[in-house]
Amino acid sequence: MTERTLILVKPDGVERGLTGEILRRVEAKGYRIAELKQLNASTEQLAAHYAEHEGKPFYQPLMDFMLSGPVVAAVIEGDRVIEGFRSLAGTTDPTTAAPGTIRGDLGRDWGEKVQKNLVHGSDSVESAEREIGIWFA
Ligand code: IDP
Ligand code: MG
Repeated sequence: MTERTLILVKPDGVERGLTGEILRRVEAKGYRIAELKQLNASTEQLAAHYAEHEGKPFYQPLMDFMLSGPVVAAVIEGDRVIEGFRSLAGTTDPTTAAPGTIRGDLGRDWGEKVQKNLVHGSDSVESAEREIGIWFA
């Protein structure tokens, strides 16, 4: 089924010049980039985006990290792209994410205060539509 999902290249990915490598993997997989922009996220956008994590111990460090530099936001389209991009991204902790994935190949730094795992991808049809509305209003 053709779907849309919201992906973010987080500030660590932009800072390290990995935007192209990440988008290359998305395109090489066969997904289509429907929308693309670089921006500095606002606190309001991030609060909406990460509402499900409010109150968790990593919430404020995550917000600070996401505000630390520009992000690249994209809407990508394709067959089962929501599941497919999360598979390309790998699991949340980059140290243990599988080799071959974006986080597994390119990420490393992770701690209580630092959550540098390069990318975000929506996890369901509902969150994809909600998140696309936040970043591409
Ligand atoms: P996901 O990005 O793999 O979907 P989520 O559980 O939705 O992971 O968490 C959102 C983001 O919050 C993660 O990508 C990561 O940056 C950060 N995060 C999640 N869990 C932790 C944690 O236990 N410690 C530190 N940061 C975390
Ligand atoms: Mg998530």
